[in-house]
Amino acid sequence: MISFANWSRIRFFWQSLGLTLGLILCFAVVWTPLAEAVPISKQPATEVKVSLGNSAGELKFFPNNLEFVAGQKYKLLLDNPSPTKHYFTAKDFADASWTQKVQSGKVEVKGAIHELELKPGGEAEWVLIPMKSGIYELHCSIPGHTEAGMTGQIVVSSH
Ligand SMILES: [Cu+2]
Repeated sequence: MISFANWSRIRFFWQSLGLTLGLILCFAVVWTPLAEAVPISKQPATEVKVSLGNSAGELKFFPNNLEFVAGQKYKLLLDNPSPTKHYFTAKDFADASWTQKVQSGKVEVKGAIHELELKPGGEAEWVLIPMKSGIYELHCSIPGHTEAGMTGQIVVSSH
């Protein structure tokens, strides 16, 4: 015969089991989407190509009007096809962006960046997420280049 004490022990066992399974299910439901979320460093980036000058030696950015959407990831592909060195200077834009990395050759630089200098034939990839909408200025800080028209505009829209 099963005594009353045994019954309550059996009931307690099943109640505990039910509670445990319930908790496991809850955690599974909550954690699964988090576990499957792609880390920001692995998210795909939209490529945007900008040339600093051209082979004819014109002092311009090509293109000189860049458009981004805040919160989206971009890979800014910079190159310098011209015979002289140039700067990609966009301090306020850089301050308003989160930089994942700047890569050139076999070197990756992580952390905040404000300005890039590209020597003739130089190439660099700047992976970033513009965080704040606004209109930012871009220029080349080599003496005389801004004055000659080596400027640009970066527009970051909210969506
Ligand atoms: Cu320049």
